[in-house]
Amino acid sequence: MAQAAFIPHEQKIETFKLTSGNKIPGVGIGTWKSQSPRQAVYTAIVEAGYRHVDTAAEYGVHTEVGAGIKEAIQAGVLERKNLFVTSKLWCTEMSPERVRPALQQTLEELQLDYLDLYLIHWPFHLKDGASSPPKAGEVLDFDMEGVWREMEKLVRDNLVKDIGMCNFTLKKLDKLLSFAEIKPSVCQMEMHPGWRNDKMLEACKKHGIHVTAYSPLGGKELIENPAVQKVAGKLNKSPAQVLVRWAIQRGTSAIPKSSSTDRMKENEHVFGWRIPDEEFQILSSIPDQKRTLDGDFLFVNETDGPYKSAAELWDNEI
Ligand code: 1BO
Repeated sequence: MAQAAFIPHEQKIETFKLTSGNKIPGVGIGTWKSQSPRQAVYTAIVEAGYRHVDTAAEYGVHTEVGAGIKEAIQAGVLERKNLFVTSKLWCTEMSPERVRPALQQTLEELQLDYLDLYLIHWPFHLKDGASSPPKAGEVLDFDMEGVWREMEKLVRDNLVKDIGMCNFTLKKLDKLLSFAEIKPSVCQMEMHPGWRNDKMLEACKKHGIHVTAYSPLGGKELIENPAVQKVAGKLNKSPAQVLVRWAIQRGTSAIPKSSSTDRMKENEHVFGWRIPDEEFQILSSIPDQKRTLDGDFLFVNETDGPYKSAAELWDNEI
Protein backbone atom coordinates (compact mmCIF):
# COMPACT_ATOMS: atom_id res chain seq x y z
CA MET A 1 0.00 0.00 0.00
CA ALA A 2 1.24 3.47 -0.81
CA GLN A 3 1.73 5.77 2.15
CA ALA A 4 2.02 9.53 2.04
CA ALA A 5 5.26 10.96 3.44
CA PHE A 6 5.76 14.65 4.01
CA ILE A 7 8.80 16.20 2.40
CA PRO A 8 9.71 19.87 2.68
CA HIS A 9 8.22 20.63 -0.72
CA GLU A 10 4.94 21.73 -2.17
CA GLN A 11 3.36 18.28 -2.28
CA LYS A 12 3.30 14.93 -0.54
CA ILE A 13 5.12 12.12 -2.26
CA GLU A 14 3.61 8.68 -1.89
CA THR A 15 6.05 5.99 -0.86
CA PHE A 16 5.86 2.20 -0.97
CA LYS A 17 7.04 0.06 1.90
CA LEU A 18 9.56 -2.63 0.98
CA THR A 19 9.76 -6.02 2.72
CA SER A 20 12.89 -4.73 4.49
CA GLY A 21 10.78 -2.00 6.10
CA ASN A 22 12.51 0.71 4.06
CA LYS A 23 10.41 2.99 1.89
CA ILE A 24 10.82 3.73 -1.81
CA PRO A 25 9.37 7.02 -3.12
CA GLY A 26 6.68 6.54 -5.76
CA VAL A 27 8.46 8.58 -8.42
CA GLY A 28 12.17 8.76 -9.18
CA ILE A 29 14.23 10.59 -11.77
CA GLY A 30 15.64 8.23 -14.40
CA THR A 31 19.14 8.94 -15.76
CA TRP A 32 19.49 6.57 -18.73
CA LYS A 33 20.60 8.60 -21.78
CA SER A 34 20.39 11.79 -19.71
CA GLN A 35 22.14 14.60 -21.64
CA SER A 36 23.14 16.60 -18.56
CA PRO A 37 22.79 14.24 -15.59
CA ARG A 38 24.42 16.54 -13.02
CA GLN A 39 22.01 19.39 -13.77
CA ALA A 40 19.05 17.02 -14.20
CA VAL A 41 19.59 15.37 -10.80
CA TYR A 42 20.18 18.69 -9.02
CA THR A 43 17.09 20.26 -10.60
CA ALA A 44 14.99 17.17 -9.94
CA ILE A 45 15.84 17.24 -6.24
CA VAL A 46 16.01 20.97 -5.56
CA GLU A 47 13.36 22.40 -7.87
CA ALA A 48 11.00 19.53 -8.61
CA GLY A 49 11.06 17.80 -5.21
CA TYR A 50 12.23 14.32 -6.27
CA ARG A 51 13.57 12.08 -3.52
CA HIS A 52 14.49 9.07 -5.64
CA VAL A 53 17.34 8.91 -8.17
CA ASP A 54 17.75 5.91 -10.46
CA THR A 55 21.05 5.27 -12.20
CA ALA A 56 23.34 2.43 -13.33
CA ALA A 57 27.02 1.78 -13.98
CA GLU A 58 26.22 1.07 -17.63
CA TYR A 59 24.73 4.56 -18.12
CA GLY A 60 28.20 6.06 -17.62
CA VAL A 61 26.81 8.97 -15.59
CA HIS A 62 27.66 8.03 -12.00
CA THR A 63 30.20 10.82 -11.51
CA GLU A 64 27.81 13.48 -12.73
CA VAL A 65 24.85 12.02 -10.85
CA GLY A 66 26.95 11.97 -7.68
CA ALA A 67 27.94 15.60 -8.21
CA GLY A 68 24.29 16.58 -8.65
CA ILE A 69 23.32 14.77 -5.44
CA LYS A 70 26.20 16.35 -3.52
CA GLU A 71 25.27 19.85 -4.68
CA ALA A 72 21.64 19.31 -3.72
CA ILE A 73 22.66 18.17 -0.24
CA GLN A 74 25.07 21.10 0.08
CA ALA A 75 22.23 23.44 -0.94
CA GLY A 76 20.57 22.33 2.31
CA VAL A 77 17.45 21.00 0.60
CA LEU A 78 17.72 17.52 2.12
CA GLU A 79 19.96 15.12 4.01
CA ARG A 80 21.37 11.95 2.45
CA LYS A 81 19.03 9.82 4.55
CA ASN A 82 16.03 11.45 2.88
CA LEU A 83 17.15 10.52 -0.62
CA PHE A 84 16.63 7.07 -2.18
CA VAL A 85 19.47 6.18 -4.56
CA THR A 86 19.35 3.13 -6.83
CA SER A 87 22.16 1.79 -9.01
CA LYS A 88 22.73 -1.43 -10.92
CA LEU A 89 25.36 -4.10 -11.41
CA TRP A 90 26.31 -4.31 -15.09
CA CYS A 91 26.55 -7.61 -16.99
CA THR A 92 30.37 -7.63 -17.34
CA GLU A 93 30.53 -7.73 -13.50
CA MET A 94 28.00 -10.57 -13.25
CA SER A 95 30.32 -13.05 -11.54
CA PRO A 96 30.64 -13.47 -7.76
CA GLU A 97 34.17 -12.08 -7.32
CA ARG A 98 33.33 -8.91 -9.25
CA VAL A 99 30.19 -7.87 -7.38
CA ARG A 100 31.81 -6.14 -4.42
CA PRO A 101 34.50 -4.30 -6.41
CA ALA A 102 31.79 -3.10 -8.82
CA LEU A 103 29.68 -1.76 -5.95
CA GLN A 104 32.73 -0.09 -4.41
CA GLN A 105 33.50 1.67 -7.66
CA THR A 106 29.87 2.76 -7.95
CA LEU A 107 29.91 4.22 -4.43
CA GLU A 108 33.18 6.02 -5.15
CA GLU A 109 31.85 7.53 -8.38
CA LEU A 110 28.61 8.59 -6.70
CA GLN A 111 30.53 9.89 -3.62
CA LEU A 112 28.21 7.91 -1.36
CA ASP A 113 28.76 5.57 1.60
CA TYR A 114 25.83 3.31 0.77
CA LEU A 115 23.12 2.70 -1.81
CA ASP A 116 19.46 2.38 -0.94
CA LEU A 117 18.99 -0.20 -3.65
CA TYR A 118 21.38 -2.29 -5.77
CA LEU A 119 19.92 -4.23 -8.68
CA ILE A 120 21.12 -6.93 -11.08
CA HIS A 121 20.71 -4.89 -14.27
CA TRP A 122 20.04 -7.83 -16.62
CA PRO A 123 20.19 -11.55 -15.77
CA PHE A 124 23.04 -12.20 -18.23
CA HIS A 125 26.83 -12.32 -18.00
CA LEU A 126 28.88 -10.57 -20.70
CA LYS A 127 32.56 -10.87 -21.43
CA ASP A 128 34.60 -7.68 -20.86
CA GLY A 129 34.46 -5.50 -23.96
CA ALA A 130 31.54 -7.46 -25.46
CA SER A 131 30.10 -5.92 -28.61
CA SER A 132 26.47 -4.98 -29.15
CA PRO A 133 25.16 -7.30 -30.44
CA PRO A 134 27.54 -9.83 -28.89
CA LYS A 135 29.95 -11.87 -30.97
CA ALA A 136 30.27 -15.62 -30.54
CA GLY A 137 31.50 -16.48 -27.03
CA GLU A 138 30.79 -13.05 -25.53
CA VAL A 139 27.69 -14.13 -23.57
CA LEU A 140 29.00 -16.23 -20.69
CA ASP A 141 27.36 -18.53 -18.15
CA PHE A 142 25.54 -16.59 -15.43
CA ASP A 143 26.06 -17.89 -11.89
CA MET A 144 22.89 -16.35 -10.48
CA GLU A 145 23.23 -17.97 -7.06
CA GLY A 146 26.88 -16.94 -6.65
CA VAL A 147 26.12 -13.34 -7.64
CA TRP A 148 23.10 -13.18 -5.34
CA ARG A 149 25.13 -14.49 -2.39
CA GLU A 150 27.54 -11.57 -2.90
CA MET A 151 24.65 -9.10 -3.15
CA GLU A 152 23.34 -10.49 0.16
CA LYS A 153 26.74 -9.87 1.76
CA LEU A 154 26.56 -6.22 0.68
CA VAL A 155 23.30 -5.89 2.62
CA ARG A 156 24.80 -7.58 5.69
CA ASP A 157 27.78 -5.20 5.50
CA ASN A 158 25.44 -2.16 5.31
CA LEU A 159 26.81 -1.11 1.94
CA VAL A 160 23.38 -1.40 0.37
CA LYS A 161 20.02 -1.31 2.13
CA ASP A 162 18.03 -3.38 -0.34
CA ILE A 163 18.77 -5.64 -3.28
CA GLY A 164 16.79 -6.73 -6.29
CA MET A 165 16.87 -7.27 -10.00
CA CYS A 166 15.68 -5.90 -13.34
CA ASN A 167 14.41 -7.53 -16.50
CA PHE A 168 13.54 -10.88 -14.93
CA THR A 169 11.08 -13.49 -16.16
CA LEU A 170 8.77 -15.70 -14.08
CA LYS A 171 11.20 -18.56 -14.65
CA LYS A 172 14.22 -16.59 -13.43
CA LEU A 173 12.25 -15.22 -10.48
CA ASP A 174 11.39 -18.75 -9.35
CA LYS A 175 15.04 -19.74 -9.62
CA LEU A 176 16.22 -16.75 -7.57
CA LEU A 177 13.60 -17.34 -4.89
CA SER A 178 14.63 -20.99 -4.61
CA PHE A 179 17.97 -20.04 -3.03
CA ALA A 180 17.70 -16.42 -1.84
CA GLU A 181 18.40 -16.02 1.89
CA ILE A 182 17.65 -12.30 1.58
CA LYS A 183 14.63 -12.04 -0.68
CA PRO A 184 14.68 -9.39 -3.42
CA SER A 185 12.91 -6.21 -2.29
CA VAL A 186 12.44 -4.72 -5.74
CA CYS A 187 12.10 -5.91 -9.32
CA GLN A 188 12.51 -3.21 -11.95
CA MET A 189 10.74 -3.91 -15.24
CA GLU A 190 9.51 -2.04 -18.30
CA MET A 191 5.84 -1.34 -17.56
CA HIS A 192 3.26 1.04 -19.01
CA PRO A 193 -0.22 0.60 -20.51
CA GLY A 194 1.42 -0.47 -23.80
CA TRP A 195 3.36 -3.24 -21.97
CA ARG A 196 1.56 -4.11 -18.77
CA ASN A 197 3.38 -7.35 -18.06
CA ASP A 198 0.56 -8.35 -15.69
CA LYS A 199 1.92 -11.83 -14.96
CA MET A 200 5.25 -10.55 -13.70
CA LEU A 201 3.54 -7.87 -11.60
CA GLU A 202 1.23 -10.46 -10.03
CA ALA A 203 4.12 -12.83 -9.28
CA CYS A 204 6.12 -10.05 -7.63
CA LYS A 205 3.13 -8.95 -5.53
CA LYS A 206 2.55 -12.54 -4.45
CA HIS A 207 6.11 -12.70 -3.12
CA GLY A 208 6.03 -9.23 -1.53
CA ILE A 209 8.45 -7.83 -4.12
CA HIS A 210 7.87 -4.19 -5.01
CA VAL A 211 7.97 -3.36 -8.74
CA THR A 212 9.50 -0.22 -10.19
CA ALA A 213 8.25 0.59 -13.68
CA TYR A 214 10.92 1.84 -16.06
CA SER A 215 9.93 3.63 -19.28
CA PRO A 216 6.54 4.41 -17.64
CA LEU A 217 5.70 6.79 -20.48
CA GLY A 218 6.25 4.09 -23.11
CA GLY A 219 7.10 5.62 -26.48
CA LYS A 220 5.67 8.43 -28.62
CA GLU A 221 2.92 6.09 -29.80
CA LEU A 222 1.65 5.60 -26.26
CA ILE A 223 1.63 9.31 -25.43
CA GLU A 224 -0.38 9.83 -28.62
CA ASN A 225 -2.66 6.83 -28.05
CA PRO A 226 -6.32 7.98 -28.27
CA ALA A 227 -7.22 6.24 -24.98
CA VAL A 228 -4.39 8.00 -23.13
CA GLN A 229 -5.27 11.34 -24.73
CA LYS A 230 -8.94 10.89 -23.88
CA VAL A 231 -8.32 10.06 -20.22
CA ALA A 232 -5.83 12.93 -19.91
CA GLY A 233 -8.32 15.37 -21.42
CA LYS A 234 -11.13 14.19 -19.15
CA LEU A 235 -8.99 14.52 -16.01
CA ASN A 236 -7.40 17.78 -17.15
CA LYS A 237 -3.93 16.26 -16.79
CA SER A 238 -1.13 15.73 -19.29
CA PRO A 239 -0.74 12.29 -20.93
CA ALA A 240 2.56 11.87 -19.05
CA GLN A 241 0.90 12.59 -15.69
CA VAL A 242 -1.83 10.08 -16.44
CA LEU A 243 0.75 7.42 -17.35
CA VAL A 244 2.83 7.98 -14.21
CA ARG A 245 -0.30 8.07 -12.05
CA TRP A 246 -1.47 4.80 -13.66
CA ALA A 247 1.82 3.21 -12.59
CA ILE A 248 1.42 4.46 -9.01
CA GLN A 249 -2.18 3.28 -8.77
CA ARG A 250 -1.05 -0.14 -9.94
CA GLY A 251 1.18 -0.27 -6.88
CA THR A 252 4.45 0.33 -8.72
CA SER A 253 6.93 3.15 -8.39
CA ALA A 254 7.96 4.82 -11.66
CA ILE A 255 11.15 6.42 -12.96
CA PRO A 256 10.37 8.75 -15.88
CA LYS A 257 13.34 10.57 -17.40
CA SER A 258 13.31 14.27 -18.24
CA SER A 259 15.82 17.04 -18.56
CA SER A 260 13.29 19.88 -18.64
CA THR A 261 12.39 21.34 -15.24
CA ASP A 262 8.76 21.79 -16.27
CA ARG A 263 8.45 18.18 -17.41
CA MET A 264 10.14 16.97 -14.22
CA LYS A 265 7.62 18.89 -12.15
CA GLU A 266 4.78 17.65 -14.30
CA ASN A 267 5.88 14.02 -13.91
CA GLU A 268 6.11 14.48 -10.14
CA HIS A 269 2.70 16.10 -9.72
CA VAL A 270 0.92 12.78 -9.65
CA PHE A 271 -0.04 12.65 -5.98
CA GLY A 272 -3.18 13.82 -4.22
CA TRP A 273 -5.47 12.81 -7.11
CA ARG A 274 -6.63 9.54 -8.64
CA ILE A 275 -7.58 8.13 -12.00
CA PRO A 276 -11.20 6.97 -11.51
CA ASP A 277 -11.81 3.20 -11.90
CA GLU A 278 -13.46 3.48 -15.30
CA GLU A 279 -10.59 5.44 -16.83
CA PHE A 280 -8.05 3.21 -15.06
CA GLN A 281 -9.65 0.21 -16.77
CA ILE A 282 -9.53 1.96 -20.15
CA LEU A 283 -5.78 2.44 -19.73
CA SER A 284 -5.42 -1.15 -18.53
CA SER A 285 -7.14 -2.54 -21.64
CA ILE A 286 -5.02 -1.13 -24.47
CA PRO A 287 -4.81 -4.17 -26.76
CA ASP A 288 -1.43 -3.69 -28.48
CA GLN A 289 1.17 -4.95 -26.02
CA LYS A 290 4.83 -4.56 -26.92
CA ARG A 291 8.09 -3.89 -25.09
CA THR A 292 10.03 -0.82 -26.21
CA LEU A 293 13.26 -2.43 -24.94
CA ASP A 294 13.70 -6.16 -25.46
CA GLY A 295 17.47 -6.28 -24.95
CA ASP A 296 18.19 -8.04 -28.25
CA PHE A 297 20.93 -5.54 -29.22
CA LEU A 298 22.74 -6.40 -25.99
CA PHE A 299 22.46 -10.16 -25.72
CA VAL A 300 21.19 -11.80 -28.93
CA ASN A 301 23.50 -13.47 -31.43
CA GLU A 302 21.20 -14.90 -34.06
CA THR A 303 23.69 -17.42 -35.39
CA ASP A 304 25.87 -18.41 -32.44
CA GLY A 305 23.62 -17.86 -29.43
CA PRO A 306 23.42 -18.80 -26.63
CA TYR A 307 20.37 -16.53 -27.13
CA LYS A 308 19.29 -16.52 -30.75
CA SER A 309 16.18 -14.34 -30.37
CA ALA A 310 14.55 -11.88 -28.00
CA ALA A 311 11.97 -14.57 -27.20
CA GLU A 312 14.75 -16.82 -25.89
CA LEU A 313 16.12 -14.00 -23.71
CA TRP A 314 12.71 -13.68 -22.12
CA ASP A 315 12.30 -17.46 -21.65
CA ASN A 316 9.57 -17.39 -24.28
CA GLU A 317 7.34 -15.48 -21.86
CA ILE A 318 6.64 -12.75 -24.43
C1 1BO B 1 21.34 -0.68 -21.38
C2 1BO B 1 20.48 -0.24 -20.26
C3 1BO B 1 19.04 -0.34 -20.50
C4 1BO B 1 18.15 0.43 -19.54
O1 1BO B 1 18.40 0.26 -18.20
